[in-house]
Amino acid sequence: MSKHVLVTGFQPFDDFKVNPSEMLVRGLEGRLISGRLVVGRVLPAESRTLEQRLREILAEEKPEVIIGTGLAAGRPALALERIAINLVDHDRPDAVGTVRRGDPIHRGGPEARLATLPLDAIKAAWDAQAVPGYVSNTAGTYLCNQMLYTALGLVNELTPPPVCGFIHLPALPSQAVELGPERTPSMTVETMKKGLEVAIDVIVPWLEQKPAERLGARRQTAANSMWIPRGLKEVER
Ligand code: PCA
Repeated sequence: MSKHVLVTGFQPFDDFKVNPSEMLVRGLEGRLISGRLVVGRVLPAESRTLEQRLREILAEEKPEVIIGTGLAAGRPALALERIAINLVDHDRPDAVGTVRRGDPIHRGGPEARLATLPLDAIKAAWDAQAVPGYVSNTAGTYLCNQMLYTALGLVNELTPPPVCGFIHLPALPSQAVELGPERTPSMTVETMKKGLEVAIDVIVPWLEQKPAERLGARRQTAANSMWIPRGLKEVER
C-alpha cells in the first residue's frame, strides 16, 4: 500500500460561492506531513455519483489514511465526526438538482459506521496546540455524512483497510460576514490547515503502533465515551 494521506473536500454547494474544504485541500496537497505525502481530491457536491467517485479515487490512490472535509456553516470549531448514519435526507438540491428525502445510503447496510481515527488523541493535540476543535456525534444527513459512511464501507475492500474519518469545517470569516456575524462562527483557512496538520501528526505515529495496541486504544475510547443516537440498533465498528 502506498503511504499517502488522502484529504478530500467538496465543491461549493447551495448558495455558497466557495467551499473552505476545497481551499483546504488545495493548500495541503503535495505537502509532506509526518513523512507522508498528502494527496488532495475535491468532490462534486453530487449525491448519486459520490460512491463511484470515491471507489475510483481509492483504487487510484490506495491511501493509508482518508480524511474527508466539508463545510458546515454554523459549527463553532473543527468538528471531528465520530459516526456516519445510513441516511440521506436534504431538502436543498445538490449540484445536479437531486433532492433525497429519507433514503438509505446503502440499502441493507449497517445503520451506522464509526470513524476509525484516534479521535480523543486528535482532540487532545488540538487543545495542546490551540486549534479549536471537538468530537462531534452527528455528521448530518447530507453529502458529508454520506462520504464518511460510504468511505468507511469501501475501505473494507482494500487490504489493509485505510483508516478513515471526517472533519466538518466552520464558515470562513468572509462567509460569516455574509451570513450574519452575530450568529455565524468562523475560522480562517490557516487555522483549518493547522488543524489538519496536527491531526496527521497524531495519526501517522499511531498507525505505526502494532495493530492490537491501536485497536485497544480505539475500543477503550468507544467504551468510555461513545454516545450512540437513540434508535440505532446496529453500529459497525
Ligand atoms: N458540506 C455539506 C456537503 C458538502 C459540504 O462541504 C455537508 O455538510 O454535508
